Amino acid sequence: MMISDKKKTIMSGIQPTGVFSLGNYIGAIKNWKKLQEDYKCLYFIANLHSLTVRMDPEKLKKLTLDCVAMLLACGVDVEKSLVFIQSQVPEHSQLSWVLQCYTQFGELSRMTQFKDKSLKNSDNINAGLFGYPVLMAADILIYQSDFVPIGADQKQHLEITRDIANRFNNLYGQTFKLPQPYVSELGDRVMSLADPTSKMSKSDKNKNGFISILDPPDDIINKFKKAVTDSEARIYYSPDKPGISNLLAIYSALSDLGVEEVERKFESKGYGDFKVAVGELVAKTLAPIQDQYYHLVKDRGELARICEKGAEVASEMARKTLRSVYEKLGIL
Ligand code: AQP
Repeated sequence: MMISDKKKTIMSGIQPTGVFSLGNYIGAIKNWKKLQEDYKCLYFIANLHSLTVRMDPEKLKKLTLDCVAMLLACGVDVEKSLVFIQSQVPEHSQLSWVLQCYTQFGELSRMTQFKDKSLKNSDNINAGLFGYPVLMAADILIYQSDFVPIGADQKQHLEITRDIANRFNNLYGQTFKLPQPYVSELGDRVMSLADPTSKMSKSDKNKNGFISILDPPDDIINKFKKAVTDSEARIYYSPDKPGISNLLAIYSALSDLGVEEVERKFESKGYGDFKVAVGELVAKTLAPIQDQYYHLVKDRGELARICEKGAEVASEMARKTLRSVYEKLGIL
């Protein structure tokens, strides 16, 4: 594995809460593939984060390795990046406890994701959901990460990570590098096809709201045909037209054409034709990923070995930070 120490470090994770959505792909993983060319990248499956919602243990176990296969199928290369499972690097949880003691109740109460997810899971607002940003801060700070690729939805979490790191550094001397947001050129936020005012989520109960990266081509095209849009016919991007704007953004992200170029390309077409064109482009983009995935997912032994090897290297890096933290705090 060629991981250069001279390169800046980037780290990012994804929860094994379901098959990745088109939102995860456009907003995160598509960029992970590019980033590994220029950065030292650590990519992990955030299985501990996913405990904040109830999941069937057998399903979680299976999905965790399935997600590793999905990452590799999307172009993450284990020769260039470290791929591992969060629970196999126990230092994340160990640092998280320490950082909890340096995080205020008030600042966690202001996290919008906590408020949103509390509404979605009103029967199970557990302390893990509340402390979620602290585990995320530990994920980032333990590797002295330089950059964290984040979408708009994660901005607040990176800010709290920097606040916690600053607070600790001010009290005990330089311990954590302050991570910077890595804002993708596309600035993507893919919205639900059923409700374009809320983001596309892989655990959405409405199957028509999201495209999974493993959806068969016909399902993809049908879901786009049903996508909620307004009743106007002209195809243009506008904040007042979230449905059609979302479709334009998806087409743009996958075709590498600017939104205005896409508008021009479809200027003489109606919504119906455009929806089919977006569906076809998505299906065409996902086809080779699906082929790769079904090939890779068969060898679960190999997927497990990749993660164990990744965890060993990650743990070595993480241990250095944890040791320095414990030393500063007098933890034997
Ligand atoms: N709709 C989206 N558009 C752009 N980027 C997105 N991401 C998620 N949804 C969109 C980005 O994907 C990465 C991994 O996300 P995650 O699995 O850690 O958690 P999430 O943001 O909560 O994603 P989901 O799909 O909505 O999961 P569930 O349904 O389990 O809550 C992140 O970089 C995120 O920004």
